[in-house]
Amino acid sequence: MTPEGMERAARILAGAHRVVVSSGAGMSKESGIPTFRDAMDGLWANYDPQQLATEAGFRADPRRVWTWYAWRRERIAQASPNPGHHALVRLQDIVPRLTVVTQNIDGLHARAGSADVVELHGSIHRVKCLDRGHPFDGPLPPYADDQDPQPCPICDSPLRPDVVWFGEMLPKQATERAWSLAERCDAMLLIGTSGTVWPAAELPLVARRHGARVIEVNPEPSELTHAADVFLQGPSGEVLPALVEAVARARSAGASPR
Ligand code: BV8
Repeated sequence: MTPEGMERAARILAGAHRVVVSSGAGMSKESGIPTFRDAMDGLWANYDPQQLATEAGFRADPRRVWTWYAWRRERIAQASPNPGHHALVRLQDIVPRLTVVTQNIDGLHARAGSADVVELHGSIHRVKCLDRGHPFDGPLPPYADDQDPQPCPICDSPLRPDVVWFGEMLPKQATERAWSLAERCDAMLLIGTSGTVWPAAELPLVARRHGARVIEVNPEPSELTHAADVFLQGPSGEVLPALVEAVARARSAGASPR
């Protein structure tokens, strides 16, 4: 991350009217939540998330998949938003319009105080039933390994997390809003995503096609770095607070939305 890159990114954001953040699992890494890239640790070391996060995987072994989500839900409950999440909350008070579009299901952006969050892949904190999608807002038992999903009180089909599994369509409303925001934004801040999962990976390409500037924050280049105007290499928990500070300075020095 060079000072020139940081200054350039700050000027882009300070002059932007509508900013969209597109965040992935790397955003929550510094909250202690492993990304999909990380080898699954501990008891999940032998499982492939792309197998577990599917309807077929759930139907084949509801107990294993339900327990995996219960374990993740518990880790998330013990996690807190990190300085990167808090920097985005500060940024929403500096730029005129800011929406966070996230692939993450952990809810940490909202917990940090981001006011406008679009969850493209659902939420681990919501539960529905497998066959009819009946929402379930009753109490869930505390995590125990080898736990069976409860039956839906309405139709008896097993409960599942209200997340988008591989092979499932993204929620219509969230998708339409995310694509519309990407088409109309002046700047997109792409944070902590490998750019390997579609259609979420298309968002920065949509923004760029419609004239937006794209700024990427990631310790490593991703499959989307080619589409970035500025690549700020580093962990989001360090880069974002410095970037937002630079945006605040640029705004107080007179940069204003075009
Ligand atoms: C769809 C919720 C239409 C669940 C997730 C065959 C059949 C059907 C579809 C497909 C198919 N083949 C391909 C597809 C498309 C498929 C897809 O993209 N597959 C990939 C693997 C090629 N997509 C889908 O299935 C989507 N639906 O296409 O529907 C359809 C329907 C039917 C038939 C045909 C088409 C649904 C995709 C959503 C899946 N659900 N999550 C759960 O979480 O359990 S995806 C999940 O994985 C995450 O939500 C996230 O999106 C993705 C992980 O990606 P990242 O967030 O980028 O995280 P990752 O670990 O990859 O990378 C972390 C990054 O962070 C790295 O770059 C790293 O450098 C960086 N980092 C590390 N530390 C830090 C950091 N960054 C900043 N700071 C740090 N400190």
